[in-house]
Amino acid sequence: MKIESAEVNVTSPGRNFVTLKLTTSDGIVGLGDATVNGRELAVASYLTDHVVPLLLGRDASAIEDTWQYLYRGAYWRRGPVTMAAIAAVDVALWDIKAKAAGLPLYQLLGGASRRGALAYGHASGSSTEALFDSIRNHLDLGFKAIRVQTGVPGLGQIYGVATDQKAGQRYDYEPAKRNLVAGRPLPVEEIWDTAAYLRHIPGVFEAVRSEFGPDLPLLHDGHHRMTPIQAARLAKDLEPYRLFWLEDATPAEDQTALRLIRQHSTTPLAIGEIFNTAFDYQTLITERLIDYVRSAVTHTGGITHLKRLVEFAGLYGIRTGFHGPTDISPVGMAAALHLDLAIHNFGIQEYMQHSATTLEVFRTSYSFADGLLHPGDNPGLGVDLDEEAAAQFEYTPAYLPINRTLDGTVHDW
Ligand code: KDG
Ligand code: MG
Repeated sequence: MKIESAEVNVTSPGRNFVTLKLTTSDGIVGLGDATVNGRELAVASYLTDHVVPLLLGRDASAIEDTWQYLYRGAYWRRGPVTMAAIAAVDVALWDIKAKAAGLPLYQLLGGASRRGALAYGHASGSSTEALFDSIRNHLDLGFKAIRVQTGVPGLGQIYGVATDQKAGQRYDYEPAKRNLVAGRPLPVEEIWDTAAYLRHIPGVFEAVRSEFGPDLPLLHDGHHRMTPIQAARLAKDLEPYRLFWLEDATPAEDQTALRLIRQHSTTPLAIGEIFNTAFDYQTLITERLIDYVRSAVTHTGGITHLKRLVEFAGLYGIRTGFHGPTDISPVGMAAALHLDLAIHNFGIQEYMQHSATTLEVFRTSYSFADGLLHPGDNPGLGVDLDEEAAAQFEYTPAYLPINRTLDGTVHDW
């Protein structure tokens, strides 16, 4: 069975997605997600100009060989663009292999280790009352674990906090914003003040715990905004509220920063949504500086490489919490769910539901019930791309916001 055609699809049903579609000589179609938020066309070009010509005529069943060929063969290793492109090829080949076998992908990864993947949803509010409403909304939907983000007094709109929801409304938060300034797409700029944030957050968790009790797993995302000592302070201040995890406390590229947080606190730590290989975790895993790996199949070289990373983490008692925001397409989400179901050291899965428009273009078979996600039992990944529907949504540049401090300095996030 050979790869006969390879096409890159760019579509924007509410937000931008890049999808690789491989078709074999037997007519089997495999899909892979290659979406890198705000840099979509770079991956589309990497695939179209540099990868697709290499794929045609290759043995579609040789997944490991193709992974090594693309990773080692490029000379330039790692990086989000390269690794998302390799991931798309890898996932499409796994999709093909599972369809050829007539099995849902998780069966080829070792079979189910659990009934479903515990999911966490995002709740947020500009005030504590609005946050409570958002948490209640999520509990009504069946979520059994909740990420808590809030506005900070004195700051306006901040990253990760949605417009306040009314009861029963979908939690509609899209991290990447379409913002035209004199015809040019520019990132929105937001004001950020870490000191105000650090003063505010412990009180929010105290209020949430007293309203919702001690049992509800609560998560919080620091979006890389703290220095190591600030992060250590926050992790320590949040200890009484027993978080499931504190995510991205410090800028992710500095692995040793996590040592300082660890020295001061037992709050569990998660990091890695912007990592793209197992090598980015080497110090974090071997020194046991984290508790959860946050990588996504889409951004970490696909199932082949992420499985390797997960097994490495498992040797050190570290669990998974794969990245699952709206910029992971339904194809990437399905790939994560198959892995979640099969691996032993699963921890939790992030689940930010896609919009109805996105789900008209990507037809999925995964489901969410009673707090658990399941990839479904269709052969392969269980996702179809409706190319006619996709063609109606033209690529529109959209970017994550830029943070500036009160004096105008560009800030980490
Ligand atoms: O591309 C950026 C988003 O995926 C990211 O900011 C969302 O932090 C995020 C999360 O934890 O989902
Ligand atoms: Mg995050």
